[in-house]
Amino acid sequence: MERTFLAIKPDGVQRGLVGEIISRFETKGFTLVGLKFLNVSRELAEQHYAVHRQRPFFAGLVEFITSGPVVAMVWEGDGVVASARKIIGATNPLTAEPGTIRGDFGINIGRNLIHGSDASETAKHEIALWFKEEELVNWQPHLTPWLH
Ligand code: 3AN
Repeated sequence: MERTFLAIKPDGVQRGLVGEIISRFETKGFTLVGLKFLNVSRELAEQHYAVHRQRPFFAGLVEFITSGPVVAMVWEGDGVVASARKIIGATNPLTAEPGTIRGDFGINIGRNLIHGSDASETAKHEIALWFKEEELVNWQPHLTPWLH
């Protein structure tokens, strides 16, 4: 079963959007398999954003993600990586479609509320970076076969 890594960034937490954001993935039908609330260390932030190391906004990105607590999550389900990216919306909240998380709640590219893995391989890497194997819960909701 496919998994993705999502993190509600400090702006999402400070604005009281944790419940709203989690709700979007829950009501879509994906399964929560990992969840923690933490202050991100500089080391973890730099590893997480390593691909952006050369970008001009890298220092600000690390500064921001370490500025307050973050909700780190792993969600599971068919097609969850691509679907979560759709639910999240475009990187720039000003161009993100209404109905997406960023389109509904954001206006600033540096404060775009939530991170979501961009591909299955990235998801595996990010899940391993943020979670120990024993912190993930292997479970399935007890749904009848016709209910999703
Ligand atoms: P996404 O989060 O949509 O995958 P990426 O991977 O291109 O977007 O960028 C990672 C993060 O870097 C974004 N979530 C955003 O917070 C930040 N970022 C991207 N582009 C800019 C920019 N031009 N100025 C400031 N921050 C940016």
